[in-house]
Amino acid sequence: MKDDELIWPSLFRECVYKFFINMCHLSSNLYHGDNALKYVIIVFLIFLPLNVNSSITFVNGSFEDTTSLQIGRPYGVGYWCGDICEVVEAMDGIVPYDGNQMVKFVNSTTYGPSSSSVASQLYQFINLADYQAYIETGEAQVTVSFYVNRIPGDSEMDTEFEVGIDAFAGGPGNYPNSNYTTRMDSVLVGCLSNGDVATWERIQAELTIPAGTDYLCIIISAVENVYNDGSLIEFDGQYCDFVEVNVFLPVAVEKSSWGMIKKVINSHP
Ligand SMILES: [Ca+2]
Ligand SMILES: [Ca+2]
Ligand SMILES: [Ca+2]
Repeated sequence: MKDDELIWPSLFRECVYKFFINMCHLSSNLYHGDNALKYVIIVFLIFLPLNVNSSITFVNGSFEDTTSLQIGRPYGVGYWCGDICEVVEAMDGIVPYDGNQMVKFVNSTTYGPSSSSVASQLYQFINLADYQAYIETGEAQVTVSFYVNRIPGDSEMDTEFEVGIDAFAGGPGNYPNSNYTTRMDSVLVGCLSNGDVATWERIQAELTIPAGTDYLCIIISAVENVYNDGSLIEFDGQYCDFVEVNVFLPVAVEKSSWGMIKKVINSHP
């Protein structure tokens, strides 16, 4: 045990030494290097604190965790919530795009089939409360993408999927059912999928986040664009997987002319 106690301080000193040496090289490059290298290092140093204490949370983009997919209205961050959907493994001849699981859209409401609703939607909130200095520039951006697939089906087979981003003021607990007065901006992108179960189609939405935005609502859905069933089976075999969310924050609030940097929340969910 005594040897172990001696080893750790030694390793720590070695790490500190290597860190110090690397910092010396960086400092030298900063002084003698070209502007491009200088900016890369400055950007790294600026964003280091954000990476350590990041409060931006986006979870379960590949649906490998069954515990965070819930039915009903969302109230907080850190989970998927929405209409009736199922997390499934490979089925209908469709293999998940990533990992072992994917989502099967089942109903257009939280209680079952309905002729008054045509979209089966899943939501996830992203809280931006700790990034207000960046959001207030009006220059932050977000992209959301996901992959969709479906069975060929018959003449009544629905083929459309959508991805949406809503930017809201206020807290996620105030998420509106029908009152969208706190919505600052939104974007909705649709895609008509093909009937080949071997291919996954990708959809992406992009939004410049308005100043005043406190949180984002990410929406992925399958749409009854061909036949709106009011009972029994609404969606015959529509699937999705691998949702990616990227938020782009200004490099520096005071020097936004440096451009934008990719702030990856979940590059491989
Ligand atoms: Ca998956
Ligand atoms: Ca396909
Ligand atoms: Ca239908």
